[in-house]
Amino acid sequence: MKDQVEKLILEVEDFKTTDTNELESFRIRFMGKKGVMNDLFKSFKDVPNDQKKEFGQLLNTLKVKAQEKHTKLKSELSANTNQNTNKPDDLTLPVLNDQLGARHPISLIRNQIIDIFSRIGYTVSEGPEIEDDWHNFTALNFPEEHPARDMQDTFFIDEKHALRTHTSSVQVRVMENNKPPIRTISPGRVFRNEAISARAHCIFHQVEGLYIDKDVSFADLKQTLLYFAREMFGEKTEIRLRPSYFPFTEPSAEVDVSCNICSGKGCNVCKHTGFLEILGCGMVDPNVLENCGIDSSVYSGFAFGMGIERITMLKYQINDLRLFFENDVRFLKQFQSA
Ligand code: 2U9
Repeated sequence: MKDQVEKLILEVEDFKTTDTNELESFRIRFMGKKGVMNDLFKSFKDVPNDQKKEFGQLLNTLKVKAQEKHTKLKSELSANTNQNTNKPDDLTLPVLNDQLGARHPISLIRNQIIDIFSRIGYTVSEGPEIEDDWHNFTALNFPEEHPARDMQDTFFIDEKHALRTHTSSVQVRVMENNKPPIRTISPGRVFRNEAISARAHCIFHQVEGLYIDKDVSFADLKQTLLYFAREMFGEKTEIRLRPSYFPFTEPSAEVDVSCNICSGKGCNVCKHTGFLEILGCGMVDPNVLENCGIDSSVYSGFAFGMGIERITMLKYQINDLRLFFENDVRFLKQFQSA
């Protein structure tokens, strides 16, 4: 066995190469998990006791020599390679773009919504995600005992602060700080204390819109939303308004668009109604205008709100809200260059 190790030491000392594959084979043979060194260390227990010391020293010599040889040849090889490629990069080569990322579908649709409204004069407003009671509820005409103010619906931080449950709070701030005419949308994350499922999540994204001026009417609201629906879902899209109730608007309505899958004929997506609900809207309640320092005898306005997840699901036929939050690359990469 001693002879075998001595032969291996000679083999290591004589080894030369200028080829990276050969060097790799050398590394595997002498230093790899299944290489000769491991076999020899395993057979150490069979060596008679009086030869153990000498055998051990030989083994060590073999190990050190193999490592040194490998390090030396590796650095020689890499120096050679660098010499060969030590030319400036060719800046005229086309870019390899196979590693391109993709925008998140929520960002794609948010940007599209911003674009649609900015074409008719809306600015974008942003505000804090942690809101006080005034901006999130009281200014918006929520009664003291409204269920949205409950711990079960809202994430409270302390008695007076909560994670905003809608971006209407941003628009309250805009009204407090600006004189009409006001024409703005507020996209952003909102938070509601809901169990997570395919149809609900405790975090989602909204875009809310607000238009305040003299003589703003419900007809203006309807035409603005028809414009939006046709830009978003196609020029043949029709809208339908159903009466509804929100504390901050009066009158209020929910808005459906004709189903973009079956063009209103009826299918599984629209549950054979021909229509899909996309947003809520209404004329801003005069109490809200007054709360924000705007004279409701001079000015009127409309507002609307939509969930970006809902619009995105309809546009891309996505049937589970949780996909937006998991960031699974197999899902995300489908939106490359979308
Ligand atoms: C101010 C006054 C009024 C915004 C509005 C809705 C109707 C609405 C929902 C759609 C789906 C929220 O994401 S959702 O759950 N929103 O139905 N939002 S009117 O009204 C405002 C906003 C700001 C100062």
